[in-house]
Amino acid sequence: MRAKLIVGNWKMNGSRAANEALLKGIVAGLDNARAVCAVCVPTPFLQQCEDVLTGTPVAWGAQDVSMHAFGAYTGEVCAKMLTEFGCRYVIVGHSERRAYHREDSALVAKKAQAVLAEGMIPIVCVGETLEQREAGETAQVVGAQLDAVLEALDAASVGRIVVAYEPVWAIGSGRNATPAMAQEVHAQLRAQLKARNAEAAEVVPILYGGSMKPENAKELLSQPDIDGGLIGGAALKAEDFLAIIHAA
Ligand code: 3PY
Repeated sequence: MRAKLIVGNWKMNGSRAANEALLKGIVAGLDNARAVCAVCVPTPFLQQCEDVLTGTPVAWGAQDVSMHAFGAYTGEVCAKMLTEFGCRYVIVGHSERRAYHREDSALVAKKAQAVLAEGMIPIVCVGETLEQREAGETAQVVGAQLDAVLEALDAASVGRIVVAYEPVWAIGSGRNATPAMAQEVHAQLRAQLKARNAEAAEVVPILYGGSMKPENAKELLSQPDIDGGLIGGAALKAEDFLAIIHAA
């Protein structure tokens, strides 16, 4: 049985004062939550996460990383640096990076490798656009996105990743996939993982992302292959994030 994993993706939001209240609010409201939880925050706030969250059940991580180890890459942050702030997770291949920074699956695979090489867990995002869904290309698009990463990893490393299915048309739009739509894609992703490493496929969490909120979390999280959520807007309010954590 896989534990549920709920990860907040703060995107480019937050301030030192607001974060303090949010992080402390999350910790205070966890009670005996069964789900594992984490927040992925903008890089400048990683130190604050380490200060506030060390010793609590809430893990933290980054939203992106360089594929390079070190060097003349102005503006980039490498995986080794993230380990110095206690990061456990790093999101790679979020659709906003694929769209606004033209990141392709080959680059995403290199970033996942860089994260694993430093002992952290990449949260590998995959998802189709509305146009692709309407053209019946969902399976092929998300399949190719995941394959690019799986092919770059040795079989043992497959068990050390998290996958997040985030239909692009559901991100920040308030629309979300129905539980059945999401489950269909999650089952496909699980089968793909199985083909690479059957044992790993049983432990890799496959998260749903794209407007998961308190109102739809329970139903989505009750699907057999939905192991948690990558939460956007609802992760910015302790009350909403906690409601999702407690629904898991
Ligand atoms: C969203 O739900 O908006 C996300 O993009 C989560 O990563």
